[in-house]
Amino acid sequence: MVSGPSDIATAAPDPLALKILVAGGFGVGKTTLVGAVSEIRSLQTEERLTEAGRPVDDTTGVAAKRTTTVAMDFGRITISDALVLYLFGTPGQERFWFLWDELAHGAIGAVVLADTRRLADSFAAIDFFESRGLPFAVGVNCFEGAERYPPETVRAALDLDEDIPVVLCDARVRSSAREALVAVVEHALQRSAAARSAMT
Ligand SMILES: Nc1nc2c(ncn2[C@@H]2O[C@H](COP(=O)(O)OP(=O)(O)O)[C@@H](O)[C@H]2O)c(=O)[nH]1
Ligand SMILES: [Mg+2]
Repeated sequence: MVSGPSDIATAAPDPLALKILVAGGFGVGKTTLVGAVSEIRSLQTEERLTEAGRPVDDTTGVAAKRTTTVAMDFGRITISDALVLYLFGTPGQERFWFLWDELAHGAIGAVVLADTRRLADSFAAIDFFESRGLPFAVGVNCFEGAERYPPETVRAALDLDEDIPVVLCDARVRSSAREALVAVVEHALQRSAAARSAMT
């Protein structure tokens, strides 16, 4: 039998699916980024910030934020025929940190979003991934009104190693958010290639 185009389509291998975490402080743009790139409706669970949550949900410097993600943001983005990323947003507040190890399970890397007005809010996420040896890239979410700094200045302020990618991005813009995710994948692949060559 002659194989037609449909046979070729069926014969195409399944794309590689990789899991990436999207982390960073409260209000830094995690839900926005996952929503901007995802091809499927995000499973995000937003809850209105209430009087009860006010002492723990620090909204200083976070413009017009009235909801918070309670469970997680989930999304999918096809990078190429061969690669699909599944995105898991980490809940930002400290009271949800018990979930992070669960979420990190099986992830190849993470993007840590940062806001230059509140860089310290990203320290916890950076510490988490450094301590677990999970590759990550930093995505500086460039809010308008926030001063722009070159990536090297942000790297120095966050005390990041030379090899950690620092990407300026706009979490609301699909192509921009995609670039930050691709930086994570490339960094993770380089890290594993380096680890492999160190073993031989
Ligand atoms: N101006 C601007 N606003 C943003 C950007 N990213 C997120 N936001 C807004 O900042 C607020 C917090 O974003 P959100 O994605 O909920 O933060 P999360 O807590 O990290 O999930 C929301 O009102 C977003 O619409 C950005 O790049 N520029
Ligand atoms: Mg959120």
